[in-house]
Amino acid sequence: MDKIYVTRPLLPDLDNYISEVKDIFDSRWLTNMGVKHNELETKLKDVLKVPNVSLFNNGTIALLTALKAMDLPFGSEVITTPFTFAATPHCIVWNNCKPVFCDIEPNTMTIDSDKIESLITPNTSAILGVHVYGFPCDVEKIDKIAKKHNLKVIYDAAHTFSTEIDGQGIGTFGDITMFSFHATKLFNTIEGGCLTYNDENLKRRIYNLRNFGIQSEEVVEDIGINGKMNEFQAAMGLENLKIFEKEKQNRARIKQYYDNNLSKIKGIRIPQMPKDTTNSYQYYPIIIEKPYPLNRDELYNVFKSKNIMVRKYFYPACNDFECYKGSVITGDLSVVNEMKHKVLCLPYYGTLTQTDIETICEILKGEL
Ligand code: T4K
Repeated sequence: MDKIYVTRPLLPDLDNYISEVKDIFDSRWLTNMGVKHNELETKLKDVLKVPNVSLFNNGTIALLTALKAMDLPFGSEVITTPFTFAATPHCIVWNNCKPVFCDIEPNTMTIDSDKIESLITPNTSAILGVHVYGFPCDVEKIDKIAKKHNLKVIYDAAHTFSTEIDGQGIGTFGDITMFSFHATKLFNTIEGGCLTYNDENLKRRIYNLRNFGIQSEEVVEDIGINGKMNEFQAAMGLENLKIFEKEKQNRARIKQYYDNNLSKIKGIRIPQMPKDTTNSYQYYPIIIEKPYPLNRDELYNVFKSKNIMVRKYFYPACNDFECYKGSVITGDLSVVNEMKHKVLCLPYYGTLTQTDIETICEILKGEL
């Protein structure tokens, strides 16, 4: 049996992509804010329902730049969660700030807003929430806390492309939000990402930070890096924008089948999206608990033995990494330390066949 992966990239029709590439060859304009880059930036404002978009060559550089643009004081503390991809806390440290690991809440697995305030010190400068798996952070509560303590709010929305809360684009909450367009994301530009923000004044700063600070041939006004998205990436984005809604529908169908078949199994919990939020269909995490006959790791091994590459996102949690262990301020992480042993992300992408979906459900029911 061929391997079944946790995800597969969304790919446009090859002829359509070649036609985009032909434009690039004809113009000989390969990067540095080209036509396709600018077109994608404009189109994404509508798709994400945000006033400002700045494209980047990947999500990590975008997040690094987001923190930089917030001008956080050297050595200040940024409260975040360790239940995320390594890039999230790494970007804090690369900005000469200190990550402070807060616990998560057990359904959405996002930062537990009730536990944030106890971690705030005079040295705290920001909260970095992660909308993990597609579940939104408690944006209202985080906003209130931030206002009360005069903190910046940054969101890592790598998993929530096109999510809306009460009809509002998720990228409009907080001071600045990062989206990832990596190959494994619902919408991809091969590698890529963007920042969204409400404050028009940030536009010039972010432009500079992603382009060496260069404003014109003779004017360098900031100490920027190279975060530019190239035309081949933007071309992929323009084509994938035409088909990502269809991909969402396909994933919605898979979700329906998984929900129907797995919700009755004792010991499998399916975390629920809040009612007012649309689903990005990025991941399909399930939580394995007693009385399920196997623990999460045993179940992972059963899948692996059948060439089904389910994933234990996010085990180990970032607080377990050698580079953070013992050297990072942490609150009570009891839910993180429980969930990291219980979550399994199932294969979830539009081209997954019905036979494969049924096989996955039969394995979970203990029938295979
Ligand atoms: N914040 C959060 C919360 C994130 O999750 C991420 C990235 C970031 C920040 C940083 O954004 P970027 O700088 O990446 O834009 C994958 C992705 O590489 C990573 O982007 C993603 N999060 C993370 C959750 O997942 P790995 O180490 O699991 O990738 P890998 O290579 O094992 O790929 C997963 C599966 O996808 C493979 O088993 C097969 C399939 N695949 C992958 C690639 C790259 C394909 O079929 N084709 C492909 O080209 O990190």
